[in-house]
Amino acid sequence: MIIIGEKINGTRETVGKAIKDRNTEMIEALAMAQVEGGAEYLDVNAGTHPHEEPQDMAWLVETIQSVTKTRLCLDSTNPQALLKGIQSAERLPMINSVSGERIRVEGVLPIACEHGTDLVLLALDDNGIPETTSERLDIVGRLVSMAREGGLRDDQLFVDPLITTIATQADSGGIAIETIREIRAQFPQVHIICGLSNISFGQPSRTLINQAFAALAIEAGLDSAIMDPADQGLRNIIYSTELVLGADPDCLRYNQAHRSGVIGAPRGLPDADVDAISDAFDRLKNALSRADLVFSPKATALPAADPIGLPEKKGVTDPEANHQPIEELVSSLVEMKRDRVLELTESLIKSQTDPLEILGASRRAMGEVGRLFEEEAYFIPELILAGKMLKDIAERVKPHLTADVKSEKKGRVLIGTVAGDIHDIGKDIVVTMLDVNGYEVLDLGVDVPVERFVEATRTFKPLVVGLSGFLTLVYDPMKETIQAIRDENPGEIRFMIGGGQIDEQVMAYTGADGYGSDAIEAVKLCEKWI
Ligand code: B12
Repeated sequence: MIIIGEKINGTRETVGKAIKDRNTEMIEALAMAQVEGGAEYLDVNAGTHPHEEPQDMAWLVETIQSVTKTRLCLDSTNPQALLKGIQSAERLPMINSVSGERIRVEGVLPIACEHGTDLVLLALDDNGIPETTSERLDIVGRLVSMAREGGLRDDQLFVDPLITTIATQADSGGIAIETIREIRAQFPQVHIICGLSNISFGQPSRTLINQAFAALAIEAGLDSAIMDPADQGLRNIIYSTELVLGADPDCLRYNQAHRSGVIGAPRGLPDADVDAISDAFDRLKNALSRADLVFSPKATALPAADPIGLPEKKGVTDPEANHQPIEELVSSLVEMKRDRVLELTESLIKSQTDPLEILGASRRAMGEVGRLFEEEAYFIPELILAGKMLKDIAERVKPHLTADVKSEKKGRVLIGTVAGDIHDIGKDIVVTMLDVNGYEVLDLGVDVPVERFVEATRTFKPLVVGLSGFLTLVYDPMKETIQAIRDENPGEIRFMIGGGQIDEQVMAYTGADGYGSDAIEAVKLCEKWI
């Protein structure tokens, strides 16, 4: 969901006054608070005084840009103000908005097309906001065609179906949802945007209505919203709805938002009118600044969040050494940057880095991922993603693991992760290392019941059985597996175990002949026994 912060709006009394007084600090504070609440664009509305608007717009753009590089959304119907805003902006802004009204089509659309800006399209025309979905879609269709003719791509268009309030028209919600669904079906590439809180205007407990509407609208296809990014209840709903709908791969956005406090238990009074409170706060800040009681935006702004909101790392990555690709591999893995992990792995392989060093670094990173999981900073999706990344790495490294591979296989090793445990990354590395070192390996996979091990031993006739297990809970199945195979093959087969916390004590408990804390040790044990 693309969040466009709505707060810098000159039609709000306090903001209008701040613009008039050139109150830089207040505008900066409003900008920063919204950026820290997750806004990807900041809406900039300089008010409705036609003569001052162009200068006010330029001043607002420059003031905001002095504290943030977040993209801007110039909210005006005044072509002069839009041109001034575009000239002052360091990054190409979005224009909010053009409607089907002739004056807007002639005045605003050419500016957007000429500069190639993203553009909000409103589903209204000279006859006002249509009551029905089909009439709104007619207008949207015409506007999209004109924008395309002007050279804009569909993904630059933000279509606003226009939300009216339930207080005056009971079926406003239904019409809005239906319109969103239809727009999504007819124009799959456009963004769909709306002012979320319009739906509840004039009602008590507005946040409840806004949240219910947001969830339904997102399901129907809404993917951007002009809203107050500080509204935590709404943020909660947006992130969790996207998660439920499967639009948040690996749950990364949701979990990151949780870690950095962007979402969580709603704070404040449930029935409080968020706008009234924030306006009152703005008035207070204004009064303080008028009274020369300096108001420092930097002091009140939240501290800049770690991009993924992780707690302090414990020595696994060395920030000083982070420029070294191998260290960057560790930190990228810990920070769940899958694409970067792949790039780094490939470039490390290209630069002839020892594959075992790459695996060692990955292992260090996995240790940190495990620690973060224990601390409840990471959850199951991060564990799964870390597992996928490690598999990616292992796959790429495998062909480069050199060893004295003889054509004749050295001996048979049966391996598997024991019953109750599905961890296979470590086991797979062991399999790879045994394989490249000349052993004939049969891998039974994960969660392997005792009987399957026994059965495979009968047919495959291994000299060594390797059991992997990462959960302390599976030491008993490990013990039972060894006992069952030994009962049928007394003294013929050697048993090695490994994975996670396995040590000498676990070895003694399970009755294994050896244990290995890494794949190299697994190979050494086989060399000793075969
Ligand atoms: C990735 C991961 C997962 C992934 C596994 C994906 C996969 N396909 O394997 C997923 C998300 C599925 C997962 C699930 C769970 N996990 Co998990 N997981 C991990 C994590 C982060 C990394 C494990 C790993 O792959 N490490 C990478 C390998 C390369 O590490 P390695 O140990 O160095 O591997 C070497 C050695 O072990 C050795 N080796 C391995 N096998 C063998 C065999 C032999 C014979 C020999 C000689 C050597 C050997 O050689 C390997 C290569 O050098 C660990 C945390 C950690 N720090 O280990 C938790 C961890 C193991 N998981 C844990 C838990 C609790 C779970 C869940 C129960 C979570 C839950 N609440 O559902 C489930 C369990 C599901 C189940 N029934 O098994 C706990 C276990 C705690 C405990 N003491 O029992 C850990 C320690 C996290 C934690 N700190 O709490 N997990």
